[in-house]
Amino acid sequence: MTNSKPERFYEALIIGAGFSGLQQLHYLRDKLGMRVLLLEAADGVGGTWYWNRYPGARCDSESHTYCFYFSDELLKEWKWSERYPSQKEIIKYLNFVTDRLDLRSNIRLKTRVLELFYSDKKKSWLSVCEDGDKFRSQFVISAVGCLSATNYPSIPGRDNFKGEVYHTGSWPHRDIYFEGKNVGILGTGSSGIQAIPIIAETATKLTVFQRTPNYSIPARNTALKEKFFDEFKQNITHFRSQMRAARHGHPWLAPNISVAGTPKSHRDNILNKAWDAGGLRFRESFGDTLTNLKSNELMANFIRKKIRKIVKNKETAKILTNFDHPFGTKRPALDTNYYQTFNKEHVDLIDIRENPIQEITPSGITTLMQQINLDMIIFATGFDAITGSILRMNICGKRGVSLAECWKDGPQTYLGLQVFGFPNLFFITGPGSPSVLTNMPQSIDQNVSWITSCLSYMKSKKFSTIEANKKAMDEWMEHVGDAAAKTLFLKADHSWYLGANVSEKPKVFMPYAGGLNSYRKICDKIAQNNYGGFSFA
Ligand code: N01
Repeated sequence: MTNSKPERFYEALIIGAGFSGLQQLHYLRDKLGMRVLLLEAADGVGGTWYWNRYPGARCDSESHTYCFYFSDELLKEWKWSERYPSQKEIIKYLNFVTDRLDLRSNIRLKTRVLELFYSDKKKSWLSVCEDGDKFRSQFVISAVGCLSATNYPSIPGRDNFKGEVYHTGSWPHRDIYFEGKNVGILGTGSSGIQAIPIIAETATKLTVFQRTPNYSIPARNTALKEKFFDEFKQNITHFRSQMRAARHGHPWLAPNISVAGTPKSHRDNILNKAWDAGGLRFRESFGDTLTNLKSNELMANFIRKKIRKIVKNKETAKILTNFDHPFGTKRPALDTNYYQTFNKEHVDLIDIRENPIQEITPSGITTLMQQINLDMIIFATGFDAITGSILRMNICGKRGVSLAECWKDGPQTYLGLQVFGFPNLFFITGPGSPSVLTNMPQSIDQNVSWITSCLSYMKSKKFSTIEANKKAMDEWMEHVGDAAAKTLFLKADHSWYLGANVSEKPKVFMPYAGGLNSYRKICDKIAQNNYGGFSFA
């Protein structure tokens, strides 16, 4: 705040131009007629998809569900080309929506917010940007997403490597070639699992450094046919209501049958069919996968057998199936030829639990047992998820109290939407909301709609501030903890859902595991009850 640039004034400032920021901008400007500006650090719209453009980057929600459902017109005008949308197609889609809704004039690109201060006196927020520009607004809506702040492991010598270094979460906006190169990749989460088969197509040698094996289900991606669109257009209402009814925001419900309670032959039949169909729906083949450990083990064993059938080398198959957490308790991946890739002569798998990385040297990676010479290292090591991108904005609320200080033992929110001591600041898909456990555009739609109705209510009542009450926030966080405890999620004690992948982060299960459908009902009830748990002034 050292420069003397003048402040510019808006009723609401939105930070982030991904799905959430774009929908929120449309709603506040076009439904409520607010004077609103959206700030985005990148030089294009897309949010996490702007940065996550690594080879093979693709969403694993199905295309026709990974989009905005607030407008039938938009749904009918856009035609997805494949079952799952590629990163490129998602960017095209978000640009299409931005133009179609004429949002660009309210978006300022290449503008990173570095600091946010609440003024008790002015009852408004000051956003200070990297270029020194300052914006004052009554409301700030954080639409920074859950998976934007990249996480690099602190391996000794990381900066000494002389070759190329990339992170899947901030992949360069130019072509990267693997031909003629020895490539090493660290990380076998969704990003690594998608990137590995593509990199292996052209790299001279690919070495995969795996710490924890992840469960992956075949995606069975395919081109969509004209017939699909014709049927889709007839069934938009049906899809919308199915997604609203589901706890995960996908258009299907898990049948109320137990894995363990189903005879083996019938169970195998159901699972084989789901495996052949591919996709996240596999997890929903039964109703108790995430709540009954015995059922979960049977699912895990089924997957183990499938992997052993695909992977020819027994030792490699063993490393890939040595799971240490129940299926689905870390985000399961979808893949295209992931396990098959390990049958290629030039692809090596190193179990870095058995053979830990000692250091990164100028010419490669040294493990306990060997030195691997590399031309390129790719970190597919994930994110400082859910809270990382929020806290990087250095937010200070009432009386100058910092959000980082308030969240030092883990994030605290009311409904994931607001924090006590931080009036007029909202989070879309914040910690304590279902967010990453769901089909994201559905969670975003719920949060954006709720915030918009809330601001409309405030306008009608002539309120100028809203703030979550401490008691309501504490009770909500207790409920978030209870909801997680009813599931098997906490058995994966090193997952990013718990923040366990970032060393200095408190270990707290961050998303709300009670289901998006239940969450929506709770939020609606609170709104109908004159926004109980919030104070207005
Ligand atoms: O990140 P991750 P991601 N040394 O955190 C390993 C979404 N997404 O970018 O499991 C060695 O899942 C780490 O090992 P471990 C999706 O929600 C969606 O892949 O911690 N390895 C793990 O293997 C997803 O869940 C899509 O032991 C280290 C990997 O790096 C989320 O983004 C596509 C390490 C990180 O996996 C994140 O996925 C892509 C270290 N020091 C992403 N530190 C789709 O929709 C970490 N690792 C398809």
